[in-house]
Amino acid sequence: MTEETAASLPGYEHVYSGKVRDLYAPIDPATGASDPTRLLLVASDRISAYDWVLDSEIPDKGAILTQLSLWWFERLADLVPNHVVSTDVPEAVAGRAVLVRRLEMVPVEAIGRAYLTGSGLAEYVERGSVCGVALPGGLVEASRLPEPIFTPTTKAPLGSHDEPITYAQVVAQVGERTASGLRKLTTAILARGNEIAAERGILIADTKVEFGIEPDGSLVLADEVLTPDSSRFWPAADWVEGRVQRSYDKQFVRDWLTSPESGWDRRGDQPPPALPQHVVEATRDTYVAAYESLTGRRFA
Ligand code: Q0Z
Repeated sequence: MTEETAASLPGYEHVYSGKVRDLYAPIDPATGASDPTRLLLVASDRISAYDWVLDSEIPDKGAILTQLSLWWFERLADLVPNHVVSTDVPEAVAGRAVLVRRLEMVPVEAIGRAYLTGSGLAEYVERGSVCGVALPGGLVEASRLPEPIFTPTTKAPLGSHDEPITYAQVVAQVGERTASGLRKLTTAILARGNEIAAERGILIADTKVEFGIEPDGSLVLADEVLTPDSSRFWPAADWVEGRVQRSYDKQFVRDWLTSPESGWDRRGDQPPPALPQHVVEATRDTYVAAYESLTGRRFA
């Protein structure tokens, strides 16, 4: 999969590709060796839905999400240091790549939830708790939680699904100090995110953050942060407790793929068809709208 998606980038060695992003290591021109202290994190215009990477790309999606992450990093800098080194990147990936410090990554998906939906709601309905966090009774789809909670999962390899784990399991895996840091920072990032987003008419239901760890044990915010790919954004004006909310970003894609018009069976094993141009454009518009609403900046 990596070979068919990640383009070659002169001066960089391809390291790894996820569904929609690619990692490269800079090559030292003097020695020809790749720099073990840095990574180039490249966001593509690829989009995934229903666990498939679609054949259609969303123009500017990679740049929009990269610029949004950089904007959030600045607004979170007093809470947590981040991995960003420079936005001076090759012309081919300008605007959608960041040079970052290569960190040892914490092997846990740090998920914060401020509203109850998806797998979190399913677990609450079954057990009254999510990842071992007890919640008040009577919560329903899209309920706002009393405060953001930490609902970590395992980091499963590409192709398998992450499993919810308890805080005690995180402690067993990474130790008390790292676990408490993950919980404190993840919930603080989501709380700060919602304070800022609320002023701009957006709710952030939940988010997944990734942390690196320094040799001295301190945590560094890595990867992307508070983007529509790592979080659920809901338009605040449309929020109704008890109803499944429409997502800001992929709703047009999901609606079209599951409509008779697409001719695609979500339960089957065939890849989804390419998106019609009107769905691509409407989806791009939602990414631009999320970026512009949150940042107050125009996306040029
Ligand atoms: C991020 C990912 C992919 C993009 C590893 N600063 C860092 N140091 C070490 N590793 C990472 C980072 Cl951000 C790291 N990922 C997720 C995968 C494209 C991001 F293919 N994995």
